[in-house]
Amino acid sequence: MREDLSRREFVRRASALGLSLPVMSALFAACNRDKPDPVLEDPERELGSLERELAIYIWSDYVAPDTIPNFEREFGVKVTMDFYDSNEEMLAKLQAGARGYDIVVPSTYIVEVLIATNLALPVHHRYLTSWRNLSSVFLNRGFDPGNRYTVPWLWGVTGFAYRRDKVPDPPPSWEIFLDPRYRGKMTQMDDGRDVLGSWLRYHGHSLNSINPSELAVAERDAIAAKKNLKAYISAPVKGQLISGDVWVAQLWNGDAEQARMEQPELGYVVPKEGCTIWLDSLVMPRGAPHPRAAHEFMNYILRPDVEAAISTATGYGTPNHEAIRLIEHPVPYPTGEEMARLEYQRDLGRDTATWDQLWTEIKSA
Ligand code: N2P
Repeated sequence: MREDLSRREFVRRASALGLSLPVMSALFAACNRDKPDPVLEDPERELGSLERELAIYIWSDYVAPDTIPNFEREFGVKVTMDFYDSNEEMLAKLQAGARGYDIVVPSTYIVEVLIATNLALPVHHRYLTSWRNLSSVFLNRGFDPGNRYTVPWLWGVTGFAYRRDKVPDPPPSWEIFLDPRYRGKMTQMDDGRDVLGSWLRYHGHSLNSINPSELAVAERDAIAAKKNLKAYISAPVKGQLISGDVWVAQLWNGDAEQARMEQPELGYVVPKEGCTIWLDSLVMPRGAPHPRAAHEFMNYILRPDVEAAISTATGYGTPNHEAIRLIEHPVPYPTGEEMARLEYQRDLGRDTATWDQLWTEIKSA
């Protein structure tokens, strides 16, 4: 109702200015795009009835084969999916004004950015009747106190995968990427946070460092290692690990596990200097056109059997303790000793620009 009236009023004023109808509606859409929506902004309010569509923007290879078809069948909702291979790719699209997604799946440090820039909408918890299935280990963390915006999805680490038949005795260290014996057979992620992060850890620094001299050393090593790399490549490296074109690849543990299901010669290392542990969560971005369907999907994946299938198919750890019981070989929560070597990425704030600059230098070196 209210929206109709404002549109009518808008048209009245715009016609008085002599604007054509198509120009008017484009303008209206632009002005209206990020207008606060009182129902979506207020997590206490009831959402409308279930829409017939749902648009998800998610990492590649991040659901089980039957996750989406089963949801579509049970809820009568048609799901469309777009895919990304880095947080920055997804964030750039939202920041450029892309609207129309109901769910995105950022890692912790990008959740902070989405919240801070008003691109995340709060979760209406009344619709998440299976919330209690989530383990407290992954709830109420610093990037989103009280889980006002996030529903934990999967977690993992970013170490490296290797071919046991080609590299029988790899050092459990990031130093492997400096070894010229494997020149042309190694890759690092196409992701500045991961590449610089690995070299910061190698020198015993935080992978969230903003210290210029620590960053300079990390940049130097990244450029030295680049001589040995075939490419900076993320998810698509799986095929090359399977075929043997690549022997050592910095990669997320679950994607490495997916490749291992096809290539038993694959091993995985969490370097002794440490690496990233990440948690990805479902977030409803501003402009989500199907908020009720988004919540039905969030609640659906909280079911133990649904989340167990996702964790099994992707090789990633689940934050759902009821799902863990259903999995034959679950990824165990990191122990205290392991946690000491693992670090969550944090939003670097203004220093993000410095990191971006270093990454551009490394790529063009
Ligand atoms: C999906 C992978 C990853 C997630 N293929 C990294 N946060």
